[in-house]
Amino acid sequence: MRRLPLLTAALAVGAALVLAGCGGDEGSGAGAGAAAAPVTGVTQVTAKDNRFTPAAIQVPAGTTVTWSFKDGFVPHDVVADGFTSGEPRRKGSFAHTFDRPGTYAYRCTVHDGMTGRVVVTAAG
Ligand SMILES: [Cu+2]
Repeated sequence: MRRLPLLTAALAVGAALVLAGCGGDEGSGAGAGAAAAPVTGVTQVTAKDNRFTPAAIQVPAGTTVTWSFKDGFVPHDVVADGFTSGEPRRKGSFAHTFDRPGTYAYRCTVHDGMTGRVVVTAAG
């Protein structure tokens, strides 16, 4: 039994983890997805590349938000408490009007982790 190669591999993995940890510090804040601060002034969300863009938007009550499905052969849907776009689809769009203030989390039921959020503020 030779134990040295195993030990060397363990050290290499440890070094890689340390390096990855250092690199991660620089990019914090970007790529946070639905957890990021909501984007204002936008009422259009695109379902593409297995994600919603922007993942989080903020609109005043009474705003109609439109989701466009533009991911080629990959179908998506928009499902939240209170509304749904229906069957997953590959093209076209879905619109929903948000009448009441609140935070509306939604997701695509086809893809784990494909989530978004609409923050509705009181109408100005
Ligand atoms: Cu999807």
